[in-house]
Amino acid sequence: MLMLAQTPLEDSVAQFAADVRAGLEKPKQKELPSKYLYDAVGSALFEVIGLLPEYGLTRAGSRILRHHAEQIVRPLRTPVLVAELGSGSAKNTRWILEALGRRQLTTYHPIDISGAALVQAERELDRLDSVSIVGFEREYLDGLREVAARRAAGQGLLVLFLGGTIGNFDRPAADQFLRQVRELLLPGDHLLLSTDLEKPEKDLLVAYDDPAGVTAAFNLNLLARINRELGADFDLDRFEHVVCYDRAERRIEMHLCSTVRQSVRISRADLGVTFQAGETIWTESSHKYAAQEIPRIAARTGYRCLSQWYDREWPFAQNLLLAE
Ligand code: AVI
Repeated sequence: MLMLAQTPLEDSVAQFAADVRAGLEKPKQKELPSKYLYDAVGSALFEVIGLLPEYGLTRAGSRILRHHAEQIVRPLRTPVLVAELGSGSAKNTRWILEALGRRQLTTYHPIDISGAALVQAERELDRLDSVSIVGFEREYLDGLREVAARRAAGQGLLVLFLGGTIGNFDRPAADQFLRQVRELLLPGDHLLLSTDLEKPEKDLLVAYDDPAGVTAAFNLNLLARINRELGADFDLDRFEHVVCYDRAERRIEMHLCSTVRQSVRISRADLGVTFQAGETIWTESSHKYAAQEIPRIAARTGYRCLSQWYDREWPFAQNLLLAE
């Protein structure tokens, strides 16, 4: 059964408006937080991105979980509670929950800011008899705090942060986030962390700018969402999806480029913005890692990296970290 703990709608609209205002008022590079890419439309488009031949990340993560779920759950103590940060539709989580379900009845807490994604997660997992689902429509850390408060004495916690989403944080912010997660864990808990690994630039460019234009639609939907929810008048025909790879930072960047000089009004953010022709809004970074750096990141953020599993087709790693 899916129980949803929700954030009041007005709070999230006010926060969205405040974040849009802060990002578009930046004096140099305009920015929008990538978490807002995932409304119902964005989440659906992201599901399609996962099917694109050019974007191997989702399938790589899935292959590793499918082949190694038993090994991954072996070191976990039972009973264990499972929380997933940014569950999305939870397609890949099935393998872990099935492996755990062979040992125990499992409570699974998907945490996602998209209520639609939580409903989909429940649909995806509804035939797993040994799993009960209690979802939280929350930001990652708020949701995890709630899960931590509900755990029973002696119950272990496995936190899943799958799909390479850690790459969407800047590197210092990723360290800080891992430390914040660690603060909500007890020694002996585990974090299963997915990381997309470095690969040739040409493969990354086409993965994030696919010929069918799905990623472009995913990116542009952010402006459509601002129109829908904040009463803005962005003309989507006057913006273009643009990607670039920053070699020094080892990240793919997605931008929305204004093709002309134009002004946009965002009424619920009480904001007017002018764009020069060629000016961009930076909407997402996707950092790529070297497999060897994960144990070092783990050590400096309060964990020990117990094991890593790699995919052969698409460089990608699932990393099992122990909270120390
Ligand atoms: C969710 N995240 C790991 C994806 C990525 O690859 O960084 C988001 C994405 N953006 C464009 N395509 C996929």
